Order: sequence, then C-alpha cells, then structure tokens
Amino acid sequence: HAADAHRTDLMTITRFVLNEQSKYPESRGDFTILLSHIVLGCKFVCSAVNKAGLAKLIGLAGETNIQGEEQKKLDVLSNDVFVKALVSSGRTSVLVSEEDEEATFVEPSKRGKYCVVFDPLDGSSNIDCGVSIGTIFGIYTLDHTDEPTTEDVLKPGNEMVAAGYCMYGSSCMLVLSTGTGVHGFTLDPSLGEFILTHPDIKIPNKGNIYSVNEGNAQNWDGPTTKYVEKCKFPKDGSPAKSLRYVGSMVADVHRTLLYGGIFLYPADKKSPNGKLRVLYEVFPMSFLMEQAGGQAFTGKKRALDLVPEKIHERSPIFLGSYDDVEEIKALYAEE
Ligand code: P6P
Repeated sequence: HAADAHRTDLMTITRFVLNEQSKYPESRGDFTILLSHIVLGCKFVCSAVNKAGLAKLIGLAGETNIQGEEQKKLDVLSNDVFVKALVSSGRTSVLVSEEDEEATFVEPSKRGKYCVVFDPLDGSSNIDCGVSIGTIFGIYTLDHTDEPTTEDVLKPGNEMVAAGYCMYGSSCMLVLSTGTGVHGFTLDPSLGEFILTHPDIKIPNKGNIYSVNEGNAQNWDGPTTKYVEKCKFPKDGSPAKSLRYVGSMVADVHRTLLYGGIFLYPADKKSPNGKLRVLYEVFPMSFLMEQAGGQAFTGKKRALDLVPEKIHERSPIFLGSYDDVEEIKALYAEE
C-alpha cells in the first residue's frame, strides 16, 4: 500500500530530486540545494496560511503592490520568506516576484547559476474565505558569468529547466517538473516532509470540464466565445461540459491537471493581453501541462514560445487536455 511505502520507503522530494540529478554526472547538487530552499519557503507559507485566521495575519497590510491590489500581510510575509530563502541558498542570481516591481539581483558573494521567477502567494484575494491558494515558480539557468540583468529572465518558457507550484488547500501539495515528467508531493506535517504521492502525473487527453470566468463573456473575442458556446451547447450531441472555476489559478490548474479539461484566461476588450502574468503564472503552468502530456496556447502561439519583454508582462492562456486545447487552436486558426 502507499501508506506502507510511505512508512518504510519515505520518497521525500529531496531524495526524489537527488535521484533525478544523479542522472547528470556533471551536476554538483546546486539544483537540489536550490529546490530545498524553495521547499523550505513552501513549508513556511503552508504553516502561515493554515494559521492565518488565528494569527490575525489576514486583513490589509495597508500597502498596495504594483498590480494595484491591496497587499494582504500574508502576501508580504510569503514574498519576504521566499526572497530570503532563495538569496540565502547561494544558488540564484536574479529573482522576479509578482510582489516586487523590480527584479532582485543577488549580491556577488551569494550568486549562483539559477534565476527564479515566482508568485509567492497567487490567488491571495481568496485568503480570507479559505479558498486554496498557492505559490508558483519557474527556474532558468544563468548562462554567463557577467553581471546579471533582467535579460537573464526575459527568456521564452521553453528555456525553463524546472517549474512547479505548491497548493495550500485541504492538504499542502507540491507539484514539480524538472523536465522529466510531473510529480506530486504531499506534505506530511508530522514529518515536515513532502512525500511522493503522485508519481508521473499525466493529464487525460480530453476532459469534460471547462474553467473560465464567465463574468467576462461580454468582452471575449470570437474564437473564445465560440469555444465556450460549444462547451455549453455541443452541436454533435455530446454532453455539455461542466463549468468549474475557483478563481485561484493554482486550484483551477491542479484540478485540470488531475481530472482533465481546459483552463482559459482569454484576452478581452478590457485586458487585451489577458490578466495572467507570463513569467510566473503562464510559463510554469504551461511547462507542467506539456510535461504531463497536455498543451498550452496563447491564442496566437505555443505559450512556452512567447518571449517576454517586461518582467510583469501578461498573456492570454488556454491550457489543459491536449485535444481540448486543439479545439480552441482550430477556432483561432479560422479567425
Ligand atoms: P478573475 C488570482 O487573483 C489570479 O491571479 C489567478 O490566481 C486567478 O486564476 C485569476 O487571477 C482570477 O481572475 O478575473 O477571474 O478573478
């Protein structure tokens, strides 16, 4: 049984990544050290999120972040924890966070060969009502020894070497890909360890769930409108799809990854580039979807082929089951 294996085999995330990295003889364990610091950040945020209501951490910090959203104390706390953990790992040179207007350039003595882009607490507007929220991250390698610049993170998602998210919900689950499939680890609070519970996650080729904020329907373009119409009123006699929309990307993407279906945050008249951020929402989730056998599309191209020009750039995104995304690609191709 999984429980027995858990008790005796203890495949922790650190052990799992060490196994993965041992396949690369030249690896010096830098990635494993980087990941262990990301895991530390996730454990801290998980504990803080679970105590938020009690520790009066909810409520406004009185500041607004560059997205113009009111920052909640947990946002600020999570961001501080991740920045400190990543800098202290000594394995990073450039950090981009949803919470910080400018990139963070690590001081020379602590620089390493990775650049990390992350949203420390995505979906944070849901904190006060107890809806699942999460941390999303993507990892690039620094391919030079000169002074690091934002150019080192303004790279297409297809150059990411790893990506993942940690969902703080009924359980705390870290989903990770280092380019060889997608694996899910569940935090065992009694051990303080993430244990491998979902090895080699594959998304179903087709799903019967669509996930979009229908409240934006009046602003959608033709292909998105046609696609959603098709989900609700299928012409070929197939059953209508179910709508599931949490409004927290990590929760919506996690359900899509496990159950199949499609998640859409389209462009609309109000936001011509959609709402979700390329570096630390679109790219990591697209990386995971492709690694799980699904795909991710921007309405114009493969999401991972986007080349961002600004660190907080947005993009429309359609991601999930391979066949479902194919359908919306066909509608955009007709346009
Ligand atoms: P809307 C949360 O604020 C977030 O950034 C994502 O987590 C989520 O998918 C999206 O915005 C929800 O946006 O416009 O539907 O509320």
